[in-house]
Amino acid sequence: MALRQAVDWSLYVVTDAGLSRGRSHVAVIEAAITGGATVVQYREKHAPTRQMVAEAQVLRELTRRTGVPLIVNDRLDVALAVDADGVHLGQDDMPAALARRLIGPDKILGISASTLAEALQAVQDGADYLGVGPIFATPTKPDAAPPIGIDGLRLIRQHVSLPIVAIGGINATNAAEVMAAGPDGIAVVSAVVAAEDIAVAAQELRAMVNASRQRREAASN
Ligand code: TZP
Ligand code: MG
Repeated sequence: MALRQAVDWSLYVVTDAGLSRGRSHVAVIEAAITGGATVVQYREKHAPTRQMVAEAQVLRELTRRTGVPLIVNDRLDVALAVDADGVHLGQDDMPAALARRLIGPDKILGISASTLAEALQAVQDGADYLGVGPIFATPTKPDAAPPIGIDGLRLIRQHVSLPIVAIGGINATNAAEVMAAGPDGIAVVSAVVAAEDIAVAAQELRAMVNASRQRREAASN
């Protein structure tokens, strides 16, 4: 489907209710899009399914209106129920190959990978993009795999041509260094959703990613 090929992965913003300073997922995503988020992920670990569907429906309307792809974390059923653009799954979630069968060929399938073996398996299983990390240690996901560093990211980049978003501990102080390892974009939680001014935080990161991509293009010409 056209959307799967056309996604701009530059700045992928992921929600976290506990880090949002009391702001709703919808308010957070709206401000992030205003600031330049190019993809958004609805990530909700604790809410009842009924509440998740209701929130995701509002996010679906907002993201349709603004033309930003909506990905749902973990929950294939919620993604399908609201006709989200895709679903993002970790290594302990629904296996990628099964998920692909369930969501069909047109929805975006994102898979988390922290090793080259996981990345290559995800490619084989039908992933459309990879979330690679955690790059740095992060309190946002206490059960995350050990940090893989910039070198771990570079290794996976060298072997995988699918879109890659780097995730884990990324913020304005290290975004340029991360982008230099070659991902298509960065995925962030706290650097945007916990910011006092979400739109400004997103804008700053987006500008850094744009600058890195421009440097890369200039270097390859
Ligand atoms: N997956 C790997 S690290 C991580 C996820 C969801 C959390 C990233 O959060 P932050 O706040 O951007 O470090
Ligand atoms: Mg998961």
